[in-house]
Amino acid sequence: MRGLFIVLEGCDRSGKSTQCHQLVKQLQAKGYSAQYRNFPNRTTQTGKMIDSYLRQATELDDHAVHLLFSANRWEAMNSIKDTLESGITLVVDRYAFSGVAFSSAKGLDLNWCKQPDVGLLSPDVVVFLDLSIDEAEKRGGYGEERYERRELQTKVRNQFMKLKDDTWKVVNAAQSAEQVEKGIWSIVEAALSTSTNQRKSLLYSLWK
Ligand code: 2DT
Ligand code: MG
Repeated sequence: MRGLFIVLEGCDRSGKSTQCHQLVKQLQAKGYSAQYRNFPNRTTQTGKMIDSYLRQATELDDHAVHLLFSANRWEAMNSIKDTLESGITLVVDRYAFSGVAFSSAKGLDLNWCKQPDVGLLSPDVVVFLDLSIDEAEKRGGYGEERYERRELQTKVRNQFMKLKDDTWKVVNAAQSAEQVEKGIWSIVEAALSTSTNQRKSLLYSLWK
């Protein structure tokens, strides 16, 4: 049986990366093969351009960098598909939802932003770690990267809310790390069990 394609989304400081790693550990402890992936993947050619842009070492047009983020996902699709088909569950830190939320928060048209990612592999589960901007700031200042500013983060959060549909599962990220972990696990456990017999085939159907 193929692995599950799980995506964690949320604003900066919502605990996504920590929770992704915890979830991989927990899946492995329960006997599932699981791996962590993240977007942007800064190690590829497109990823290096994105990394330089995020570190504010280079400037790029907003549209151009949006397309690079999308290309950074497209170039990973064969590997993601093969990994899932080999039975490994993937826990993915950010996906196309971050792509649209950030670029549209900068002022690009939301519908335009969705187009380059139309037809990516659809995740089985999207967990949104929900944290207010005030709570995010209480966790210590943002870092030095391009988007790590309160004003933009507030807009990003509003854009995420526009993308949220009934397939998203929202977890209150203001809880303790252990409580968040439990919340995520109950969602993933349900996805793992209901799909044992009838896990639908992987579809390149995002936003179609
Ligand atoms: P990390 O802090 O998680 O490395 O993200 N971003 C991310 C976009 O603007 N578009 C995208 O498609 C993706 C995946 C979010 C680095 C920053 O890049 C933003 C924060
Ligand atoms: Mg960051």
